[in-house]
Amino acid sequence: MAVAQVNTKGLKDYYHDFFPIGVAVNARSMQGEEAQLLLQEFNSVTPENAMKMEVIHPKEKIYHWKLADSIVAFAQKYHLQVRGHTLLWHQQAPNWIFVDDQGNPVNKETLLNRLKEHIYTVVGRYKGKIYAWDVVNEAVDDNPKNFLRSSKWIQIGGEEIIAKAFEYAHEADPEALLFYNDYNSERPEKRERIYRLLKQLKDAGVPIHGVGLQAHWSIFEPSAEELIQAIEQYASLGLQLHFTELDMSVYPWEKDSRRKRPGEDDALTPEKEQQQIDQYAKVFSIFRKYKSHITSVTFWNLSDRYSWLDYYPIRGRKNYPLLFDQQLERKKAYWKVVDF
Ligand code: HAH
Repeated sequence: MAVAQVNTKGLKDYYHDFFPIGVAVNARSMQGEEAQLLLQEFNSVTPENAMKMEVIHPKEKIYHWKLADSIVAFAQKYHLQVRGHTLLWHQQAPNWIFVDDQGNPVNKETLLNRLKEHIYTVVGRYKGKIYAWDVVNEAVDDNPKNFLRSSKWIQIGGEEIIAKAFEYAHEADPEALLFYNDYNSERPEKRERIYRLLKQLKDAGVPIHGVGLQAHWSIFEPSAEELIQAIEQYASLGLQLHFTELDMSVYPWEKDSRRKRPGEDDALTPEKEQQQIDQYAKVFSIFRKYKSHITSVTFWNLSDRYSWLDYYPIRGRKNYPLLFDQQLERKKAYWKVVDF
């Protein structure tokens, strides 16, 4: 189905001399008025869920290609870049990969072989069509006392499974740019541990080309100093920086998920709206300043009509984290982001 294209300037045009501007996509974003907005404003896409292991490889011999293929075909048709997301992650991983026919944990060799088969198959299928992959997602633990998260991947495969994932991806598509991707990567304490992991990988000669900073931010963080320090520290390793999942929650960060409390107010107040405008203006001015290190900025969802933050961490609480409102209109924050 062809989508009517409009010829006014979009984010991608304002940022033409800086970096591509991407958006997370699902089936809805490739149809009707959402597709029109997407093509007007963005020149890069990341599948929100379609390439996660649980979705694309739910059983040992079964791959579900339909949605992933349709996203890649859509991108090719309209000349959008595609970032692949994601190959090794503790969430949305199918249980079969960790157990044998009897339900007992597999050994390390089996797990590595299964991971290799998965990566060869998925990366191989889109070779030349996906220019960058989030190879490993969120391996650093939230608890500052630990280094890496004690996921089933690490418990069975050992810490070296991280390097292996990069090696397999590089073998499957030697041209693809390979990223380590994580959240809260500007918080100084977590930043140090992410840096340590990246340095370890670089020093060991692992094929890693960039770091993905998810940028699930809010009107409360990061500060300008935190953002600048993070950019400079990661860039000092000679890695490219992608901001991979940008949104600007109007609520403070909460780690544990819960239901919305009765009476909990989730209206967008003028104060929150103004704080969001200021926060968006601030981070984009820093992005522009560091354009020599930043090679992509992607938003995690298209508009406030639908955001994963409507469900997480507080189920049923409306959030307003993006640059387009629920009617798909440009918000005031949009005009600040393109005003330079
Ligand atoms: C990201 N995690 C994931 O990378 C992305 O694949 C998903 O669609 C949304 C957000 C962020 C995150 C999380 O999922 C759970 C706790 C903290 C942070």
